[in-house]
Amino acid sequence: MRHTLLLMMLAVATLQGHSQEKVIYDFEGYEIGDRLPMNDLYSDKTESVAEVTADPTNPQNKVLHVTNKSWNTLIELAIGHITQGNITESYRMLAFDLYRPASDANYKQFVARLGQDTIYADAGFYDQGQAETWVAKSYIMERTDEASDKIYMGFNSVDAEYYVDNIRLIAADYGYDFTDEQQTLRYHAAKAGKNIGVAVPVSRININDESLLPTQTVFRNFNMIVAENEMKPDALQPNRGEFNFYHGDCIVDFAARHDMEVRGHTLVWHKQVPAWISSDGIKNDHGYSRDELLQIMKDHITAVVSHYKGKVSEWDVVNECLDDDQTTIRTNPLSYDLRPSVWQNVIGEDYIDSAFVYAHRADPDAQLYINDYGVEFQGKAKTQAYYNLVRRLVNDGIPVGGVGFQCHLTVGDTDSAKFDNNVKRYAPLGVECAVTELDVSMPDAYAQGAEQQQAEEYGKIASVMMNYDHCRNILVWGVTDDMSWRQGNPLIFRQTLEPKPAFFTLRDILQSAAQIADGITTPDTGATASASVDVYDLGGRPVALGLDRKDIGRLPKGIYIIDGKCTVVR
Ligand code: 9MR
Repeated sequence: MRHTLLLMMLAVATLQGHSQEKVIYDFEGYEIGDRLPMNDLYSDKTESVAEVTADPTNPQNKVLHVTNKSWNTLIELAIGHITQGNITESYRMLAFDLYRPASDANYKQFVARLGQDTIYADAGFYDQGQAETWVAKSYIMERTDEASDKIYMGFNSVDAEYYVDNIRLIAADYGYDFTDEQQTLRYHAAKAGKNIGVAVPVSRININDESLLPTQTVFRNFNMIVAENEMKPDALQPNRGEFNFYHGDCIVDFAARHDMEVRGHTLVWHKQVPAWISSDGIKNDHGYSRDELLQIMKDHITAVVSHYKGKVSEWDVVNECLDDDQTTIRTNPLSYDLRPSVWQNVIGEDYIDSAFVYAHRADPDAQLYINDYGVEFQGKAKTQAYYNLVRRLVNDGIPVGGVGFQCHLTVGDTDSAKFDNNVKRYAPLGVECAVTELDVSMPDAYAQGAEQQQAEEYGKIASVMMNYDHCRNILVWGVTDDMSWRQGNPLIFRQTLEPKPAFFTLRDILQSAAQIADGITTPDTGATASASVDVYDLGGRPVALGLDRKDIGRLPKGIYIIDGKCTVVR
């Protein structure tokens, strides 16, 4: 069953032109009881055993059963039949299925070597996932110059027991070369006067090591960065008066080295609140008075914003303060309902006003944002409530400088006109608008055409941002699909760091916007271009077939696909 599934997935992968996989060991050609050598790095003798046995979940299937008895002892895999030159150049990932019996401890370090060179090593001892079930594992291999006919892999432990099957090498087709800056996102974003940003989990991407592929993917493509979790209140002030700026500082230093702007996320929120303030972000477990809690909020904002003054260009001051359920607006169209939180419950609505004032005092140059989700498309009660709240704050002279639309979307959600109409009406309030956390989940990620639809969805959001001067920033919420907090492969890079169609659509849109900023307002027709063109919208639907090329500029304002390229008509 597992095999059929794997084959089906491989077929899909091949169809969509994704990574190519090479199965190097599936153990079906072995006899039960056959052994593979175990290699102890520091000793010729080891009691560790790797033996072909029946799959604990399916007796028809053969797998390798490993019992580790010494540290630094790995399974030796002969790959002579595929090594021509350096495999880490041709293949970027090592993947396999892992089954751990219940008795095996969770925390292990996975290590792989090509000959003598380490091609992968977990930075520590990690939870290796569920026991008593097969779990798919995959690791990006570090490039090495070693050409060897042996791979060594396994869990570094004096006492491990596990089963492996379907050991595979996965090639990657990047489709772009990020060492050529013109092929990156940020090159075009900068020319268009925009920022293209990314949320980085520093627990998973080592931004201090600039030689790593994930780190390079970040700084070469993005000119803005936000910490996915590391600058939230629980991370920055785990105990009252005790600040931990280490990870935030790493982000800020990394950004400075690579000429990136930093968004600070976030100062006041009902989640990721340190336990000394509230156990769940709602309860006032410590019985703070209004004055005490205001002081706590002020101290946090003042300390954090001052620490990053001049280094963080904008802050999400208040995050997700609106209730999901907006009822008052039904009877009072200018109103909004706020979410219950320890801040709202103890201080009252003016916690929002005060938060902005404290942040503004700490860094008058920082752009101060309010940020929320489910507020993107006109016609929804929460969208209107957001606008009402921002208008109220602006009218009251509160230093709100920006409105963040998180854009956690699912394919099919985006209505360009409804987003455009919503974004547009904030300009007269004198605030910026930004897409702060874009990701687009695919309900059926392996369906044919799903990634193309996802790309179009990214394109629709990005193109609205290109149309307005009060919109500078678009940030995606994470780097690779496997690192996303959401299901449905919502991001623009695969686990292998290969860019997905959404990457190329974003790049096309940024490039078109850059050309417009450069004064090139008509598409490059080329000498051999035909006199008439077929014009499609970003959803691939025909807009005008056989249109005279000279009439392109007369199309309604928007982004079209013409000659297979994104073309912006202003
Ligand atoms: O991506 C973040 C995830 O790693 C955290 O576990 C989660 C916990 O609250 O927060 C995620 O980021 C959120 C962001 O800070 C605000 N908007 C929604 C994001 C997803 O919940």
